[in-house]
Order: sequence, then C-alpha cells, then structure tokens
Amino acid sequence: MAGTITFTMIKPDAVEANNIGPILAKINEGGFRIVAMKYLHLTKEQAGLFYEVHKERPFYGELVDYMSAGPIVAAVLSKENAVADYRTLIGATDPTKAEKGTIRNLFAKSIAANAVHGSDSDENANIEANFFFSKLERF
Ligand code: FUP
Repeated sequence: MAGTITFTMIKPDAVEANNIGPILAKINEGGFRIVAMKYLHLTKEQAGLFYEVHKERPFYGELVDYMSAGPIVAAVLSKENAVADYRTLIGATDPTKAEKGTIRNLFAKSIAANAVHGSDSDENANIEANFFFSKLERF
C-alpha cells in the first residue's frame, strides 16, 4: 500500500444535506484511496473522547454536542503526503476563508458545521484512525 494516511469524517451537517456522495467524489478526484470507512452515530461520550485535545477550548461543549447530533461517515484515506494534501482539498476551518472549490467552500455551513474533519498531523492521523478502525477493517 503506497502513501501515507489521513483520517476524515463527513460531519452531521453534510450527511443531513445529502452530500456524502459529492464529498466522496471530491476525495476520489483528489487522488485519495479509501482504506476504511463506516457510517455511524457517535454518542456524546465518544465525540467527547475523540475531541479530547480540544477540551480546554471555549467551543468544546458545542463541538461535542454538534458531532453527536446526527450520523457521520468516518474514513481513512491514503495518498502520498495525505495529511497536507487533504487539508488543501478541504480548505480552511472557517468556510468563509476556504479557497474556492475546496470541500468546505462547496459544502460547509459555518465554522462549527464545516462539512468535514481532516487530521492535522501524521501522528494525529494514526491516533484518529485507530480510534475508529481495527487492522481488520482496513483494506
Ligand atoms: P480543523 O483542524 O480545520 O478541523 O480545525 P480545528 O482543529 O481548529 O477545530 C476542530 C473543530 O472545532 C472544527 F472543525 C470546528 C470546531 N471549531 C469551532 O466550532 N469553533 C472554532 O472557533 C474553531 C473550531
């Protein structure tokens, strides 16, 4: 398996808006291979654990409520330079600042409901992928 990995979630706003398909198409067009994928509804406790790194941030409570408000798609993606290239493909956290044509520019509603998550380092990509997927669930 060539390439490095990143981890993504299609967030509740994008699932609700019926944008799973268009977002997966952008991911494939961007040259990423889907290594693992699942569709699930996080509990508040699970969302809280996933975002534990942000526990001290003022938006933590809202973020946890939001990420457990509806189903999400979680996936591991592979490509050369996966972490940086995926962050380029998704655009800035705040969709009003995201480049034209990026996933957040096209599909995000606000800074909280910003359509997708993307890992910010190789270390976090592995931690996040391991949070959701066992070795048996990766292809
Ligand atoms: P990103 O790496 O682009 O997902 O952004 P951060 O790690 O800074 O933030 C993680 C998530 O927290 C964002 F996707 C949305 C949420 N957030 C807010 O709700 N408000 C903020 O001011 C910043 C982030």
